Formats: sequence, C-alpha cells, structure tokens
Amino acid sequence: MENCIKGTIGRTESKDFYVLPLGGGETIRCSLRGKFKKDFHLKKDKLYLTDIAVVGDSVEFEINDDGTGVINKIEDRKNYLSRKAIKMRGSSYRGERLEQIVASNIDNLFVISSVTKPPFNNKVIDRLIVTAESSKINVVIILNKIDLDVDGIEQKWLNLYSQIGYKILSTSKITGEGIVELKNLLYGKKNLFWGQSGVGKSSLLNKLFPGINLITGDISTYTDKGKHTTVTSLMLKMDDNTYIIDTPGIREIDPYGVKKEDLGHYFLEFSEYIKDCKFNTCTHNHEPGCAIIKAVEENKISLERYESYLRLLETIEDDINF
Ligand SMILES: Nc1nc2c(ncn2[C@@H]2O[C@H](COP(=O)(O)OP(=O)(O)O)[C@@H](O)[C@H]2O)c(=O)[nH]1
Ligand SMILES: [Mg+2]
Ligand SMILES: [Zn+2]
Repeated sequence: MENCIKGTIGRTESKDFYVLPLGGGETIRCSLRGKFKKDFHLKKDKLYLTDIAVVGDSVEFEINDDGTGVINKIEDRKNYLSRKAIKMRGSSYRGERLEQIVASNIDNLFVISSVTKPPFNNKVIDRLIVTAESSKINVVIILNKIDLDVDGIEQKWLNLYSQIGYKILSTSKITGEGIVELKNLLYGKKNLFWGQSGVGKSSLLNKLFPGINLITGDISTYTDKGKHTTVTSLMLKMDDNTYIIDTPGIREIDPYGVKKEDLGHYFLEFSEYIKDCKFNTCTHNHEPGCAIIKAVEENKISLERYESYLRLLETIEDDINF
C-alpha cells in the first residue's frame, strides 16, 4: 500500500499505540483501524483493547494529516509472553482469570533478581521460567547486587541453574561485574526485562545504556506530559536491531494456560525422569510409582526446584478452557 510505513509497537496506552518506525525517526502515536476492534469483540478471552496490538508487534501504518497514524496491519507473532490477570469491568472485580499479553516477538527473557535487598527468591524465578518455557522464550537469569553477597547465595544458585542448563549471570552496578557480558547477550535481540521491584532493573539499564536515564528507587510510574500513568511494558530502542522491553508496571507474572499435567515439562531437568512415572497423568505430588519424587529423594533433582514445582501446582487453575 502507498504511504505505508513499517514499525514496531513500543508502548500502548488505552486506545493509543506508540510505534517506533523501522529505520529510525520519531515515535508515532497511532490508532487502530476499525476492523481490528471488531475482531476484538469476538475474542472474549482478551482482557483489554491493548491486547489486539501489543508491545513488540510488527505493524504497518499510514500517516494522517495531523501527524498521527493508523495501524492497518499487525504481523503474526513469533511468540509472546502473557500473564494471568484478573478481569475488571468498571469498578467491580469479576474475578475471572484471563490472559494479558506482556509483549511479543521476544528473543530473550531476562529474569532479574538480587542476592539480597530484596532477598533472593527462587520461587519467583521458577515461576518466570515456567512462563517462558511454556511460550518457547529463551531465559537468562541475572543475579544482581553481588557486591552485597555474604552467605554464598551467588555460588549456590549459579551452580543450581547452570546445571539445569540455564544461562545465569552475576552483575553489580557498584563493581561493574557482568555488565559487558550482559551487554553482549542483548545485542541484536529483542529483550524483555522483568524483576521484582527493587532488584536493580532500572540501575542495570542505566549502566548498560547511560543515555536513557531511567528513574531508580521507589518510583514505579512514568510521568508523561504531567499525566500520571502506570506503563506496563515499554520498549527502548538501543540501536536498529537491539531493543529492551522494560516492565515497570508489572508486579507479578503468573503463567496463564499451563495445565497441571504439563507443568513438569517446564521444569527441564524433570524431563528425563517423567517418562518413568507409573501413570502418564502423574502430577508428581502424591502418586505411587512417581519417578520425580524418587529422583528428589536420591538428590538427582534439587529439593528447591521440586518445592517450587509444588507451589506452582497449587496455584494453577484446573478449569482453564483453551
Ligand atoms: N549495592 C547495590 N545496590 C544496587 C545495585 N543495583 C541497584 N541497587 C540499588 O537498589 C535500589 C533499587 O534499584 P532500581 O534500579 O530502582 O530497581 P528496580 O525497581 O528493579 O528498577 C536502588 O537504591 C539502587 O541504587 C547493585 O548492583 N548493588
Ligand atoms: Mg525500576
Ligand atoms: Zn510423577
């Protein structure tokens, strides 16, 4: 089509989609062509209008006379990360659990944690790993604030996760350790950064890209033209091929749509044992002849990972329809 420009969605806010044009230039505020909204009403499992087009989506748009744009086309997603969210209608909670897309077309999910302040929490990491594995997204674990490490936390978890086969990297904004290696992992990729508040996400991003100047400390909202808005995901362009999606407004990411009997497959080190469970519907928490329980007893699977598994099993809904 004539006048059609390709770009990537960098941020969404109610009915506005901010698109980064391919090849550079200023971000264009776009709306959606009406045809997409019609589709939206048919998909009742979608939470918000902003789920039609999400951060990371490749789109084509046309420029209006006033300089804003209209999105005509949304390319198919290579992958996407979603989370379980509670549906809200007006001011009343309806309690339905639905899928909210965090971002799409992700090459790496960086799960940022700190050795302390806030304390290292492996269950939070495992929840993210399951979410990423179920969406076929590569995971990198970051252990930040290692300048504050005292009780050998760093070594313990480095060993545990690298034995499973995960890339895990220690970093510190104070000593600069790991920063160059982290930068090398990011280059040429679309990277999603997620971590609990206070682990040092913004500090790391500022250290990696001194020009971007993200606010560090307690602030979890971005201020846009004096307006107070909580931005859930925000894509930062580092160069033509390198992007980072920051997630300042997303406190928790619970996997959506993972079935109980599939959960074990997203704990990668379980896979060589699962086939030996007596029942093929085994959920590995009580069943006789469970090969996972046996492997935990024989220290072939770590107790920490197994306990994470049990915690997730409790929180997964049985009644999700696909
Ligand atoms: N000692 C130490 N403190 C850090 C490090 N990274 C961040 N911090 C501090 O941790 C606090 C939270 O950092 P921030 O980047 O805002 O975390 P975010 O909420 O994940 O974006 C700030 O006071 C930072 O100065 C680090 O590597 N070492
Ligand atoms: Mg921050
Ligand atoms: Zn089993």
